[in-house]
Amino acid sequence: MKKYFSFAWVLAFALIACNNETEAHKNGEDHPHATTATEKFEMPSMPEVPNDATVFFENLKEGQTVGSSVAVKMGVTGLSVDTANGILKPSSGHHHILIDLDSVLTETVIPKDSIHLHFGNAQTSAEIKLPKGKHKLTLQFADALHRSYGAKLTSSVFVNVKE
Ligand SMILES: [Cu+2]
Repeated sequence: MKKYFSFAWVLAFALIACNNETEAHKNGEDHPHATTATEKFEMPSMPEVPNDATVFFENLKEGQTVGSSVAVKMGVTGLSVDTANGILKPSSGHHHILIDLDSVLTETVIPKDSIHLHFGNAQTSAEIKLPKGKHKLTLQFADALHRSYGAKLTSSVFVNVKE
């Protein structure tokens, strides 16, 4: 009889435990929604680019002397130049030119200001104004969300501005 009693207790306990677990799940019903909300703000992964893709200045050579208004032609191989419309596509992006800055890490969103130039209308040429002196121009390819593809799609030259 006592054995039965203990068994009943164990059973009752198990039921309570199960029930509590169910309650916990019920209480946690909002959880999946909360996770979804968080996921909405997560950045999608960077588009794939070919390993041999390159970006380069078509018309500037290392150490070249230039005027204060520099015509720049931006070249690519293995990539298509697209507008920065927020739609991510493989092997696609737009040019940035960084002035007197180092290259940036992959996936870094590049700010937009006087030393971070964006060519989000798919431009492949530009006129850049530079003060007199030596300046580093870094061509830097980015996805439709202005995120850097990193050092592999970066090319820098130093130019001497004479005027
Ligand atoms: Cu950009």
